Amino acid sequence: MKMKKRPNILLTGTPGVGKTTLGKELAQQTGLTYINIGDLAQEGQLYEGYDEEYQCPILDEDRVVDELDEKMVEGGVIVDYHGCDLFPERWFHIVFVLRTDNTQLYTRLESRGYTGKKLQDNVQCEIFQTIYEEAMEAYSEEIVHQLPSNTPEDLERNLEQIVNWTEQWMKDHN
Ligand code: DAT
Repeated sequence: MKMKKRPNILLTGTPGVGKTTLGKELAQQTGLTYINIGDLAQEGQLYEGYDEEYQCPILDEDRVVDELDEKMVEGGVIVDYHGCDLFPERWFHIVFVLRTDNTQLYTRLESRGYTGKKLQDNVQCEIFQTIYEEAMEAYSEEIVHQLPSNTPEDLERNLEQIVNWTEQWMKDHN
C-alpha cells in the first residue's frame, strides 16, 4: 500500500514575524510535521563555530540538510527558519515569507529581549525585505508567497489559506 503524498511547506521571514506561531497551529490543523530548524540544530548541536558579533552559534548548514533529507523526501513537513537559501530547492512545494510592519516587529523583538545591534539589524532585515529577496532567488517565483503577519486576524487568514492549499494539493496529488 502506498502512503498518501503530502506537501512540504517552508515558513520563512525575519525573526519575530510569527513563523513559529503559524507553523505549530498549522501542524495541528493539517497533521503535517512541524520542524523548527533552530531547535533541531540545538538538539543535535549542528553548529560549526560561534559568531562573536551576534553572540550565537553558527549553523552547520550541510549537517542540517543531511539530517533532514530523508524526512523531506517522504513529504509532509512544515519547516520554520529565518533563512531559506540553505535548503535544496527540490524540498519545497510552496514557500511563505511572513511580513510584519517594522514598528510592530521592533516591539516584538524588544519583548523577546533583543537589544542594540541585534535588534536594529533584524528590523533592518525586514525593512530591506532581505528574506523575501532571498526566497525569490532560491525558489521558483511562482511558489513564493508573502503573507502579512501583523494581527491575530492575519494569523487566522493565513492559517485558513494554507490549510485550504494543503487540502487541495493532496487532492491533486493522490
Ligand atoms: P518567529 O517564529 O517568526 O520568530 P513567533 O511565532 O515566535 O515568530 O512570534 C513572535 C511574537 O509575535 C510572539 O509573541 C507571537 C507574536 N505574533 C505572531 N504572529 C502574530 C500575529 N499574526 N499577530 C500578532 N502577534 C503575532
